[in-house]
Amino acid sequence: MPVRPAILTAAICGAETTREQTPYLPITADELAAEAERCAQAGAAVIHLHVRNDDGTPTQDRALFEKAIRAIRARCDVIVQTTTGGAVGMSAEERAQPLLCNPEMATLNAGSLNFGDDVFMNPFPMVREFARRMRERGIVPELECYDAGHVESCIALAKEGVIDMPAHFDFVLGVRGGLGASEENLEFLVGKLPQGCSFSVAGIGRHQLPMAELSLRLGGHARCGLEDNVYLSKGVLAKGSYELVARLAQMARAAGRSVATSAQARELLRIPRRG
Ligand code: KMH
Ligand code: ZN
Repeated sequence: MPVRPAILTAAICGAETTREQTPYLPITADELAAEAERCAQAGAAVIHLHVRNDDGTPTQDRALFEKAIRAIRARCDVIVQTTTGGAVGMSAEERAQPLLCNPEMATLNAGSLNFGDDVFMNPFPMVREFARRMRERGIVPELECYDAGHVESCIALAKEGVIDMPAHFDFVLGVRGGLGASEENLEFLVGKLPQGCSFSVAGIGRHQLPMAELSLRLGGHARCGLEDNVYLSKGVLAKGSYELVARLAQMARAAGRSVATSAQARELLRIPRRG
């Protein structure tokens, strides 16, 4: 069997990272689009997108997503994956707004968890409703799993007919309150996946690069970016998510994988091409 190209996702902004932590955080639509283009040139096929108000605070405002998506589209042909996670404490309706922009892909957070000192709420009725809206609009979900039970929840939701299998999972490992970032945990999660599913790994903080390397070696895909980690190496800030993407591209090649183009990623993720 030929080795599958590696899909690299750049989470360029997030909701929690601040300009105090890194001056390289993109905030405006122009900054997000310029950063998305640099990431695409470095090998990212997917941009995981959050947006901010001008003062840097997180928002799920539809108009700001539309502006950012348009600006990204004008510069590069990446898959834009909008968040439906938003920031901790936002209401479901607030979080669902970017789906109105009909992105090719969106995150579907599979379950609730302690998120640092906060609680990130994803009760089943909310997951079902977000999945229904995505299906209605032909938006491909990425199933965000922060713990092993979230994978089992996705399998249960597939049995209910709420989500389609095979699906694409993202294991977010190393959140304080979620499953830790370790080789043993990743292998355990991969073993739970139904036949034909694909997976990516987003390691948090210092776990980002080692977990990406591990995933790429195991045949999975990988996510990096300032949303989850601001450092390129100990004490050295990444000058943008693109530097982290470039590192992942090197890792993929070292693991004998090619780096997926956005066209290849659309095929692997079963994303219909739009006119
Ligand atoms: N900001 C986190 C609470 C997602 O984008 O779907 C959730 C998050 C997940 O970032
Ligand atoms: Zn996110």
